[in-house]
Amino acid sequence: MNGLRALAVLAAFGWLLPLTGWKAEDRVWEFKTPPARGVLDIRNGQFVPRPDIEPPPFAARPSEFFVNIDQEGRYSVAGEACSLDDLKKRLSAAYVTDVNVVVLLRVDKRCKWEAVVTAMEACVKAKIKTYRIAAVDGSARRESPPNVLLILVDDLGYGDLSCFGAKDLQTPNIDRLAAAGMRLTQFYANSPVCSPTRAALLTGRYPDAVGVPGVIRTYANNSWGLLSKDAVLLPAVLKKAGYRTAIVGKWHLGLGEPNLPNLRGFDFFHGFLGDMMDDYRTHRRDGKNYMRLNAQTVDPPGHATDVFTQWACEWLKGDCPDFRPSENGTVPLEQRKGDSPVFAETKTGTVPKANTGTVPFFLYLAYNAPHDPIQPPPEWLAKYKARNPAATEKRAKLAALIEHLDDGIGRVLATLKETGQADNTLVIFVSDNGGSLPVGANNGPLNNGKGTMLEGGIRVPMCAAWPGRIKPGSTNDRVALTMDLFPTICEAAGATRAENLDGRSILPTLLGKPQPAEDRTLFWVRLEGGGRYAGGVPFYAARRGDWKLLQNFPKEPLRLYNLKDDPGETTDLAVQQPQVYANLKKALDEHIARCQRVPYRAPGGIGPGEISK
Ligand SMILES: [Ca+2]
Repeated sequence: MNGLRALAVLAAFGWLLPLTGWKAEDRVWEFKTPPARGVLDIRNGQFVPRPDIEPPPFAARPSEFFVNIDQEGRYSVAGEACSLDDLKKRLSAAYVTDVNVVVLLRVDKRCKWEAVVTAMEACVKAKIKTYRIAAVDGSARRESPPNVLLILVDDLGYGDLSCFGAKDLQTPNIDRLAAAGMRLTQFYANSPVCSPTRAALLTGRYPDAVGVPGVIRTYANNSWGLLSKDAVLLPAVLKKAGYRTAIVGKWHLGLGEPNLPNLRGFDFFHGFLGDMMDDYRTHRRDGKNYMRLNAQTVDPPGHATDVFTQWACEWLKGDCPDFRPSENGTVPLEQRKGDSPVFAETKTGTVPKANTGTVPFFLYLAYNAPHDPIQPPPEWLAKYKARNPAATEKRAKLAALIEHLDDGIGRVLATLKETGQADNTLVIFVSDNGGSLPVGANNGPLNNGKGTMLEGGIRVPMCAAWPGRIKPGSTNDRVALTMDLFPTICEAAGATRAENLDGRSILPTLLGKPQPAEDRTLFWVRLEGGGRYAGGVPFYAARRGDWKLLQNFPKEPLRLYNLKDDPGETTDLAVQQPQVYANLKKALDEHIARCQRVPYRAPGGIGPGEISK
């Protein structure tokens, strides 16, 4: 009984808090009503004990119902405007379908509090037991916020897609995606290697500003990043705006608590914690199994590309085992198969569409292909060789691995369509760094490849599609970086993002609106171990306008190129252009000074989940 009473008191406070005024803070409130054995009087916020009322049974995982409240206090469900009466009917219908339904009110911060109170009352009257309020920046539009599918591939070169000029391989699915939206031809990864780019993607900040200037690895003496505990990740921001968040595939931002996907904002994780796989079929790295379903170690059969494709499709269909972390971050062990809420409608066919408010999702799908080892499935290699008998073995293997990846992405996009979600989904495709020349990658006209600060190391293929919003078949040469995707996605989602981001939204550009070039200097960092890299001394690049300053090894003299006149980066103008050099160098020094105090190693030198050696 004590527990129930505590619940009741909490619930009462839950009511009193908002009744004191609409502060529209950046948070999500959760209310449970009616609470255990009692009711709440909405007029005065008083809790009235009712011992005769049975507390509701604990639901395995309830369905969710999504309501937008715009600036004017108008309601909409599933993108359709609805009156208050209509809202009441829909809420009642949602309750009839699932007595444990959770209602999410996504509220424009500028709207009057009365509109929220009215919706809360409607929830209470419809017997809704749990509802949440997410306050969002002025874009709680009448249309539903978009789903976001962010596809990150690993080490794909600038010239290794047909739609970016590849002549000796076929990527029809990614080509179709690009044709349905916009290609960005001057899109940069934040680093020429994996972890830093991923850190920038998920924090919207420079990698060295969040403790990840280099690659995170199993053995602590060769691990060069520690994701800052104060960095707020994109999924956590989107959750506050009412999104369901999932990552399928490669995480690569930490191997143990607290730097695990479920503890940094993802509701769901089905993928790989490590930096790379030593084998696409065993999925092991350094002899260890980093495959996880949330906190649980799993050992799936099959080629990693197929595994991640299957897991992404399962999640999109709501047909995957699901876990939710508890408050202390651990994950309950019971498996709740097939009860994913968003897709209750498509799974059971029992929920009338008109009564369903769809909760938007953010799915981050990070393939490890075409990173080495270059191990295409044999049938894909055979198929490629039959078409290209003159290709070298090295090139044939990489091309087949890329074509197989493209096929997987095609299956994910087909699933998005089959489940009726494609029309309201922003899909972004991008690579985490340039192609690796030793394994036969093609970076098109760009100089060099992965690991270097030359264009081939950091400029990557990128495209984005959003039906009805991004013009099909468009191309743009705006300069942007991985970290810009954070605010871009937040803006598309109407989510409130932190003020301290380094990234800048490119949404206007994607939507075909005028957007002046950013007045900013861009920086790249890489920190690496071993003798060639001075055992852990970072090296850098910077770009402003057409000018780019770079070094490819620590302590190497900085070179200066004009990318407009010399896109191949062949003529070093450091001596001829002392003023340009000095200005860029000064900006770079300031960046280094800003970031160098951020630790990239844990106290004691061993990062989360790492092994001392
Ligand atoms: Ca990579």
